[in-house]
Amino acid sequence: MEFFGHVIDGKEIESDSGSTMTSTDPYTREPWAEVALGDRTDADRAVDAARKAFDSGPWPRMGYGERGRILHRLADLIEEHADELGMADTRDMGKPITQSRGNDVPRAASNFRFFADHARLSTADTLPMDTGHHAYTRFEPAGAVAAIAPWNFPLMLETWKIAPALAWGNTVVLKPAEDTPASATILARLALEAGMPPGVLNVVHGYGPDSAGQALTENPSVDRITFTGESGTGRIIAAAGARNLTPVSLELGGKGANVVFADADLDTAVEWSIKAIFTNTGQVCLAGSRIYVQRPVYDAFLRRFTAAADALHIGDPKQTSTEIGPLASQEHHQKVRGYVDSVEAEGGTLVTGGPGDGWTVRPTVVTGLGQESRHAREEIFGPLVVVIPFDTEEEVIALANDSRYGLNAMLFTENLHRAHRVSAALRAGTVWVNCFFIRDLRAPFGGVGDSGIGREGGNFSREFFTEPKAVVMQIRPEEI
Ligand code: TXE
Repeated sequence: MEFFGHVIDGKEIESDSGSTMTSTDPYTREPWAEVALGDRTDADRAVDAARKAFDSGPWPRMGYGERGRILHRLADLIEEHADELGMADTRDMGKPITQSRGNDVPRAASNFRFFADHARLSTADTLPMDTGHHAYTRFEPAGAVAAIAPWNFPLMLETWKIAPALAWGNTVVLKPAEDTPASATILARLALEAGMPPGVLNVVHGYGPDSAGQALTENPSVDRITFTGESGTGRIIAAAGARNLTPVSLELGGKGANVVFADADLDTAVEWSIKAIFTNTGQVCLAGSRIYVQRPVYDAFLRRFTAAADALHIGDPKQTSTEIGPLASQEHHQKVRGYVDSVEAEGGTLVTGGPGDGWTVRPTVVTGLGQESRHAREEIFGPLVVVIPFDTEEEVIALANDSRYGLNAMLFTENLHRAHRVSAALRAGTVWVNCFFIRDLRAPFGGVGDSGIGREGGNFSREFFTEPKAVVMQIRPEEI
């Protein structure tokens, strides 16, 4: 079995205790990798390394151009190692290789390229004052950043956090999710190869509660915590951050409303609605997991959507023909199966789908469950979607907004005025009109309510990962 260690202070190492864990391939249901299992000691050691690299190392003192060159070299290396990185995520969590190798790896590379250039080209306010002074703003690195990542988009979400942190001159300790450790170690190896100084990007593996993850959130030497994961965990991390007054950025769960108006182009609506719920086997915080369809097109939409769901190819995620892989772990499979198995008992109809082989759930379309059902309210994080009819625009805005989450929403309409009106009325961090998943890395990303606190992306990442400083200078009125 391949071994993936922690990477601390420029060296790939075992845990202080010598403990290891295995990562299970959810398709074969066999362990495929052995991984260093860290605890508080390893996490603290990684923070010490990040602290030292920040306080006395070259990284925060380099110019943006020099740092940027290393980050661009890392992006090149990510592309050169695309097969290895893509396969690592696929084996760790069953993501179809066309999505890991085809989408997540290129996105990881572009995260580094984008934030390297963004930091270098960024401008800051200079404020001419009418008192004979002028003020200007400096964006200084915040310090040592703890990045705690989930398992659904391992490499892509990890780099979304660490690329801006590094580009702005911070040092990082990354804790990948315990189910998806491999790509983070590969990334840290590549960062060293790209010329990143020791201690700038550290990786510590391990669990969250009472272990490596929690230790990172409690360490007073950590200056920023960026977390993506479950809303309940987000609450715990926010409380830990509050105790040290450490700023926290939280990207949490979602229950994306997908609204299909009767005037929508149904081909477009079906195509994107399928992607919105079945990409990554539904394990997406942005998943469009409740579809509201205006009554005149409800039957037509449901028929076409169901046919498209049935046509998705389920199988071995290592094969390029596979569109739906297994769920990421046995525990997660049990959670999703719980929702699938209770559809009929709760009064719903399984239009298509249901359990599959091993840890697989087939693309599952459910009708007959209303707004109050668990299936329409809770984040299932699997390939199960609830389809609900509606009559008026006003009604559907209320239904879409009736959620503890507010990460994103989608709407399909050919009416320009309605598109703007409804986008403004939806309570969500992102609204997609006649599309889904399209991102500009300058745009804010994050959610309201239980979907999180703060935004990342472009200048929003800059605000979070830096300490903006105002410098006020007097300009003498006459020459001396
Ligand atoms: O998440 P956790 P889990 C949702 C999804 C999923 C559910 C549970 O519904 O079924 O959450 O997934 C670390 N201090 N999402 O259990 O626990 C943990 O080790 C510090 C939505 O995997 O939030 C891992 O690295 N760290 C989501 C990371 O937090 C802690 C993506 C995420 O784990 C910690 C993932 C603690 N006390 C799951 N407890 C999204 N928004 O995309 C855990 N961790």
